[in-house]
Amino acid sequence: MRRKIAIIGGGQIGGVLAQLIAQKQLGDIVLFDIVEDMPQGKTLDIAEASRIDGFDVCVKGTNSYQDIAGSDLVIVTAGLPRKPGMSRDDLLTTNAKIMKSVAEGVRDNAPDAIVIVISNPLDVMVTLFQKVSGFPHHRVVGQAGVLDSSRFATFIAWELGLSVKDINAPVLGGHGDTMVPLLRYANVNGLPVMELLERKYASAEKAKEVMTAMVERTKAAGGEVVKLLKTGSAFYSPASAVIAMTKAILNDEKRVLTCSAYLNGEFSVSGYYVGVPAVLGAKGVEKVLELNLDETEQALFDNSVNAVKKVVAEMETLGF
Ligand code: A3D
Repeated sequence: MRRKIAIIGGGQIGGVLAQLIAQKQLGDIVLFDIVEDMPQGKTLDIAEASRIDGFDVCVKGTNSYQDIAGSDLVIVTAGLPRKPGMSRDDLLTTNAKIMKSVAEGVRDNAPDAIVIVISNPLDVMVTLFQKVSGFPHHRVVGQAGVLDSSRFATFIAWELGLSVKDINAPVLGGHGDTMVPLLRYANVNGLPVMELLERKYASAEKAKEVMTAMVERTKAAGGEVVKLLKTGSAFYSPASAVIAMTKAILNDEKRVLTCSAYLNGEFSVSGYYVGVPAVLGAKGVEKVLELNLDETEQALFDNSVNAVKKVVAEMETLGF
């Protein structure tokens, strides 16, 4: 039987996601948005490429939550994106209202679905979705780390002149300015990136300087795109990141991907969603994998968790 995938929010990310899911034939698609006719228009446009791209899935646009009934997976992209000068946290009030209504719609119409949230501020929106829906924590997960890690890997690949396919560069923590690119764990098929940089520059000091610049660029990478686009935020790469998670869940791949997962004592954190390496499979988040963090890394991670906690508390004072 074909899988059914609902996308809530048919904007920039939602539209690209629908096209990618169709092209990859990952399942039948329902694209939901509150804007009348827009999701219907986008899905009609995508469906009319089916003969050219050779895909057989159904692609339906809707303004009714009833159409998401029976979805195996729901992807939530609903919410405003940033504009230049804004932080992700500036989106809190508007997007919390949207997320509450989305969580109610999904809870009432697709109660058995696994849910991937991508709306910002990410870790806080995942928290709210889970709270309102009452879904078990392992069935609600956020996308951020797959993209942040891909951004870090991309900058390393450009710097070293090596294929990005061989680079692993984890980024943990909350999806905000305090995120933690783990330079000690960054490697090229097992070779530490720091060692390769030291060889390239024949100087430990210069290697550190270059790495620090890549770490800072990674942390600010979302804002770099916002500044260039001027009217919104990144959407191609976030959609690709969700596709990796979608495949891992629907195909029960047991991939280890960094995502915003609920922590129950792991990394010394309890009761919060934060970006960590997690095993994604048919049950959603099947396990959180802990890394040994040294003192500095743990302090940076704790700082990032505290930033998430602060915005969660702010959301609660707003009544959510
Ligand atoms: P955009 O193109 O504005 O699309 C958002 C869509 O949500 C619009 O079509 C709206 O009509 C729709 N919408 C608004 N309210 C509702 C509602 N109540 N129910 C259903 N749909 C609604 O934004 P985008 O696609 O560029 O970004 C979507 C979200 O993703 C934003 O919050 C971004 O900040 C966030 N984002 C996250 C990442 C991460 O890596 C975590 C990256 C980039 C963007």
